[in-house]
Amino acid sequence: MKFCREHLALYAVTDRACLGGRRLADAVEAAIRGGVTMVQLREKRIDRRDFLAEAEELARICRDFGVPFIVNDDVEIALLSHADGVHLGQDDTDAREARRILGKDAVIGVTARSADEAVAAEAAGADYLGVGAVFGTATKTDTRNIGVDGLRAITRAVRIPAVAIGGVKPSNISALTGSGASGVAVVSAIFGADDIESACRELKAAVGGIL
Ligand code: TZP
Ligand code: MG
Repeated sequence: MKFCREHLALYAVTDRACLGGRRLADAVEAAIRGGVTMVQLREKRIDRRDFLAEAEELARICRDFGVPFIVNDDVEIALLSHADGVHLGQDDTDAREARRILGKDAVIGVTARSADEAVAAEAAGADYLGVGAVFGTATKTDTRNIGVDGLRAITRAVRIPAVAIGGVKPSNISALTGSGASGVAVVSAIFGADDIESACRELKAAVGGIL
């Protein structure tokens, strides 16, 4: 799998807490059918054995559909599950170390909330940046809003592509016009939707208007 910026157009980030008892694998498959271009397994309240089992299952589904699959935080789980890569926060493993472990073809994403963090991540070999929270979000409480202006400052500071995250929904995607974002990363507007597939179609159409 060769990563390119088009993979960031509609990036689904999982949260089982949004699913209301539905199976994560079914939800991810519906999201891919709806047009998701990349998938991240992000589960904060799960033990490592379950995390690995989920990662292995989602890696299989994503491979079948030709969609890159990324594991949040945990480089070892990414390696064991044969994920395409890992997404790292500022407090997680350093991107250089992740690259050493996962190899040159791995997709490495890093969260950035400032131009300084973005420049450092690019220098460390990150392939893309996750930037946010851009809008208000209830999904992640230990973050702050950097707004569209913060996003624009970051995309201007680096050459690697950036995806906007945090409170993204169909009605606010047009506000990202001119921000330099290569796409949106979405949790609750996908996995909290009653009809995940059609929610993704709606998001994808909105993203098409800004790219
Ligand atoms: N990082 C910044 S905001 C966020 C993460 C993981 C959560 C985004 O969730 P939602 O439901 O799409 O607002
Ligand atoms: Mg993290």
